[in-house]
Amino acid sequence: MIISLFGYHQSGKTCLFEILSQRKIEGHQLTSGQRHEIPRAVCQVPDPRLDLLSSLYPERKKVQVHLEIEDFPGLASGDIPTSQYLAQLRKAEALVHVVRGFRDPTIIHPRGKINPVDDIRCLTEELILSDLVMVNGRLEKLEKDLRKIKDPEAQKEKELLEKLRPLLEQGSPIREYHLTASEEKMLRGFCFLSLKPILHVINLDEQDLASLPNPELLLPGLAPEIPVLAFCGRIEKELLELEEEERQIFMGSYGLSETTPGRFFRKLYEIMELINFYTIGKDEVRAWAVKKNTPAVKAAGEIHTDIEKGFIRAEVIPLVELVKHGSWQKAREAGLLRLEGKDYQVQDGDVIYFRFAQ
Ligand SMILES: Nc1nc2c(ncn2[C@@H]2O[C@H](COP(=O)(O)OP(=O)(O)OP(=O)(O)O)[C@@H](O)[C@H]2O)c(=O)[nH]1
Ligand SMILES: [Mg+2]
Repeated sequence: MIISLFGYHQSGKTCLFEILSQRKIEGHQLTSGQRHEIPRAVCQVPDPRLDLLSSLYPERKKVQVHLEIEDFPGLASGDIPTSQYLAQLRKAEALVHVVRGFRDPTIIHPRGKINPVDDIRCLTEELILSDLVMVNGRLEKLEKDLRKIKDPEAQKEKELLEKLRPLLEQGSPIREYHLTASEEKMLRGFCFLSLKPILHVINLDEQDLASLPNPELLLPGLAPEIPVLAFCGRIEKELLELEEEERQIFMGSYGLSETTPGRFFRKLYEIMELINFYTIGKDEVRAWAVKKNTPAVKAAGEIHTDIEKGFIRAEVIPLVELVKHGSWQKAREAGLLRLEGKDYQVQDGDVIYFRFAQ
């Protein structure tokens, strides 16, 4: 799963990238113009429940969910980004728009003023516009083809795109249109940007640190359903340099109870509608991320296609129940393991053992 960090020039994208990946980026890599490739890093998703489970099996390796993040170059102004930029952005599973909130007058904002709500509005419009361009192009082609030859599939696609077009023209993202499963499938190849989950992350000024838990107060006029999160890049970057003990003291002095990665990934899970399930293997205790409502057989496929193909049954217990009983064996003896079939919808926090035929 690839998550792309993008936004206007010098908003703090690389800073967030470093904080999430716990990796320092060398100075020369910071200059957008010189980059040929978009830097990518694997992030480990903090998971207190996995820590608990892992404490029952201290000799086994703990494996957190890994997500890949990409650090896009900054956008220079409100112009539509190049098609190459957009094509790369379309590969992402979710978008993270890093928004300038800090005021520092020595760092010039490409739009000339610090106005996070306006930045969110403008970039949202850009994404919608880029989808509209695609829809118009495709409709033109479909209309031409359908004049030559009747094709029921192409006709259906045309009808769906004709429903989406006015929505985009009014400035609404495709996300707001309730797509059926077959419609979603029909659109998959387009990788529409306004259909992707998007999180706006505001890089706050140190003076605004008190607004960290409720950034919406600093964003008057922003629709309440737009997901936002705040972080203070400058402080968090300093935290990266510290040892654990010093870090706790430093955080305490700013009244911070948690660093950004925990809050970021929780919010990202929410907007991407992800949940975690867990497995206890011979050598490792591991967390896996799947979309909500994933059937057990598909969750098995996340681990290995052989387990999906040979799926027999899933033995399931909520992680908290398992931890209460101390081990898988004891939970089994207490009759707490449920046997579930292929269609069982995996729940957040399930610990699962998949029985399968090889
Ligand atoms: N005052 C202040 N400066 C910050 C903060 N976060 C980042 N900066 C500075 O802003 C500049 C840009 O930060 P980056 O993280 O490189 O921003 P970016 O969005 O990756 O920039 P481009 O990739 O060039 O678009 C750097 O000089 C940072 O030191 C902050 O919270 N406060
Ligand atoms: Mg950068």
